[in-house]
Formats: sequence, C-alpha cells, structure tokens
Amino acid sequence: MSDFFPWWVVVTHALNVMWMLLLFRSGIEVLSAFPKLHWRDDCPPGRQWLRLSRKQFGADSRRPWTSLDEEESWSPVLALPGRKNLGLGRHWHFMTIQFWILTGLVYIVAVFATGYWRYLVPVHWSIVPDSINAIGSYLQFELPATIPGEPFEPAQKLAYFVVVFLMAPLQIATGAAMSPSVLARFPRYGRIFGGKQGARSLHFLLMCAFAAFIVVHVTMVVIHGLPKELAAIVLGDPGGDRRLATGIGAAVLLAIIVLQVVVTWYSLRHRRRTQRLLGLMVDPFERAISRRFTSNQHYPHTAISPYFRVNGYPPAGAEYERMAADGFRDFRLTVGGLVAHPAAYALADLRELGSQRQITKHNCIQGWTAVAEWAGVPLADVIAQVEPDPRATRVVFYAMDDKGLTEGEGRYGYFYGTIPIHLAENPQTILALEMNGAPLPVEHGAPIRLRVETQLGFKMVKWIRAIEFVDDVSEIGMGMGGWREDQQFYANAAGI
Ligand SMILES: Nc1nc2c(c(=O)[nH]1)N[C@H]1C(S)=C(S)[C@@H](COP(=O)(O)O)O[C@H]1N2
Ligand SMILES: [Mo]
Repeated sequence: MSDFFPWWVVVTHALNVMWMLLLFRSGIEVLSAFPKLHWRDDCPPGRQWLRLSRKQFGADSRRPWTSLDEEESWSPVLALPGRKNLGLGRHWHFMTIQFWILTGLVYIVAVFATGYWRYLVPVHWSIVPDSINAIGSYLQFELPATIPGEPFEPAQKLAYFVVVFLMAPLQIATGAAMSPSVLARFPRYGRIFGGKQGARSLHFLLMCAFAAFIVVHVTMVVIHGLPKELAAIVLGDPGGDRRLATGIGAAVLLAIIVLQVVVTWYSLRHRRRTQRLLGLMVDPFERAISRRFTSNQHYPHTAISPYFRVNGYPPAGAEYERMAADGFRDFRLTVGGLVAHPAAYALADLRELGSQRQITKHNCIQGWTAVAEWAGVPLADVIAQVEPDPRATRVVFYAMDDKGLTEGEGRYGYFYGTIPIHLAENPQTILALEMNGAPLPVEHGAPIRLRVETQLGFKMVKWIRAIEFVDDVSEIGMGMGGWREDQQFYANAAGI
C-alpha cells in the first residue's frame, strides 16, 4: 500500500460517505420542521434571515396559528425520512452522530500515530499565498504541483486542514449548543455562538460548507484523473489495477445508495419500529445528559421575548371556555396515583404551596426559541405534600386539549406527557400559573402548565387537569410516554 493513501484513510472515507449522507438528509428533515433560520433567540415571526417555505405567519396574524403549522413536508429523496417526520429524522441524526464522531476519532488517532498529520497540518503561514497560487493555476486550467515530498498541493492541504480540524469540531460544538439540557446547564456556552439560533444558523452554514467541499473534492478527484485516483483511494495504491479499483469503488457507492433507500423506506413504512430501534441507541445518551444537568437559567428581564410562539391549539369546547371565563374559579387539579395523600387543588391552594419565578429560554423541538418569565409552584413542593410511593418512577400530566378536535392530521386523543421523577424534582421544574407577570394566557396553557427547563418544549404540558404518579407508562395512550411520542414518534427523552 502506498504511503500516501494508507488503508485506514480509505476505510474511514467510505464510512464517512455513509455517515455524512445520513447526517445531511436527517438534518434536512429536522430543518423542515421549522424551515427558517434566525440569528436572534426571539425568533420574531417574519424576521428570519432564511425562509425555505412559502407559508408566511406574522406576529400580528389575524388567523390563529401554531408553530406546527410552519412545518413543511419535504421529499424522502432529500430528507430522511421525509414527509413531516421530525421525530424520526432526529433519531437518525443522533444515532449517526455517534458513529460519525467515532469514525472521526479513529481517523484522528491514525493521523497522528502514523505521522500522516504532516500532510494535513500546515506548519507555516506560507500555505496561504501558496494556496492562492494553486487556485490561480486551477483557474488557468493547470494542475498545481504538489508540495515536495507530499501527496497534496497547498490549496488541497489547507482545505483538508480546515475541514478536519476546524469545520468538523465546530459542527459538533454548534450541535451541542442546540441541546436544551446543555443550554440550561451552561447558558454561557450557548452565548459563544450567539445563542441557540446562532448555533442553528452556523450549523446550517457549516452543512452547506461541507456539501460545497464534497462537490469540489469529488470534482478534483475527477480532474486529477479518475481511474488513477480511484486506484489510489480504493486500493490504496496509485499503480494498482484500475478496472478492479473502479469496480470496487462503484460497488461501495451503490451499496451506500441502496442503504439510503432502504432505511428511508423502512422508516416511513415502519415508523414505530424505527422509533423503538433507534431509541435503543439514542435514548440512553439523551437520558444521561438530562439526568446530569439541572437548569441554571437566570435571564434578565430585558431578555424576555416580545413575541412567544404558541404550539398546540387550546382545548375546544364550552366546558373549557366557561372555566376560562370565570378565571378557573371551580377548577381543581387532581394529583393521585402511587401517592400517600391524593389531593385536589384549587388554584389558590397551589399558590399557597409555594412560589418561584424564573426567566428561562424555551426550546421547541422544531427549532424555535423564546424567553419568558414563568411563576408558579415548584413541583418538588407538590411532591413533598402528596408523598409518592417509592415504586413511582414517572409523573404523568393529563391535558384538556383533545388533539383530534384541535389539530386533525389523522392524529387523535387528549394530549399528555410524562417525565421521570428526577426531572420533576429539578429545581426549575414548576407548575406555572403565570407568564410574564400575568395569569397564564389561554394559548400558553391556562390555568396550569408544566415547565421543565432542561427539556424540549413538547414535555411541558399545557392546560393540565390531572397529575398521576405511576411505575409504568406502557398502558397510557399508545404506551410511548407521551402524546407526541405516540403520535409523532418523538423520543421520550428530550434533553437534546
Ligand atoms: N396540552 C398541550 N401541551 C403542550 C402542547 C400541546 O399541543 N398541548 N404542545 C407542546 C409543545 S410541542 C410546545 S413547543 C410547547 C409550546 O408552549 P407555548 O405554546 O406556550 O409556546 O407546549 C407543549 N405543551
Ligand atoms: Mo414543540
């Protein structure tokens, strides 16, 4: 094998092609859920810097809309799996990222262990003028000379350096800066990239840069003489049998494309099974960070967003309207299940139990964010009063909105959500009764909504009517631990 194309470069390249395709396509699926890019974490409607959707919603829209209306259905050719499957797209993204990072680590270790790094890491600023000269040569349809004793010309070396040592780590760092658990625990880390939306925009731009690099990279390989380069890449030997090399290269590419088709088809055809299978790999990872990180958010009043999107239409029906009209005077929140002291609380009882105020950032799974001040009862205070049985592992929140009536799209049933006990005891987990200093508005969950500040928004059930402590959620709804998990195949762990 040649010194310049050792076998591990070849193998990590093949794996990387597969991972990158999965990451691009699942990332595009995630983008389709909120096909807009902002620089500010307020995400003012209509003020995005990029909109990949024809639909327009304004803050002053006359017709009520919720953020799920902004979601687009993109083709399974482009997106994995396509057709409004954010939950599954995220599963694929988070499954693949683990393998992509692992492959990258193996590559980096090999690069340094073998001394190959000398071909990738420029050690002198002269690489910059040399690269400009090399690009000049290409523009005159000439191939620039490689650096003496090295396989690459200067522009090539610089590009590889930027991709491997700058873009890849930045892509991982901006990815982490979108996790609500990470942002809740380390708000300062989020600020490095200009907040969640800054990280999201950079993550998108880096994806475009990766795509551009791949196009140029492949074009260059073709320009440099495809059969020879293929022999060098596939067989690790530029002098090897070119027909064999072309055959193997084509077979590997075909296998990768077939795999894309199969996983896309399978994901669309067997959504529940895909959710469960990928969940086995993704959930433990998500759970680990949700468990370890407690929310430590204290935004100033000036950070409060002028506009806070709504997700989910309010409960339909006369009963709810009547309660809302008299300020929920007769409303009772029932708390029961595996507890020593089941209770029914009027709003005034809850207010007496305890009170806490917090200014925090909301992270909807679709991608938008907004900051508000919430006030209410720490869930820990309710727990202290009802005394859950040691068998109780999860808390269920039952809501008053029947999604079959309010949303359609073939989905049905009352909204509900569950969280593990340790999240319920998180210091910033509260039953919110107020938003921005006023009683909770109807669209944001009146009279009571949950705030779990390390989690994605879909966990924070609005319009709560009852709370139950349980040891098992498999008998509730479709058994996946929440309405969006049941109906939209979201992961139950929502820390990223
Ligand atoms: N009962 C109920 N709670 C819900 C939802 C819903 O549709 N019904 N949507 C969830 C989602 S996906 C998000 S992002 C937040 C949105 O909260 P907001 O409408 O106050 O912005 O509420 C969550 N809680
Ligand atoms: Mo959401």
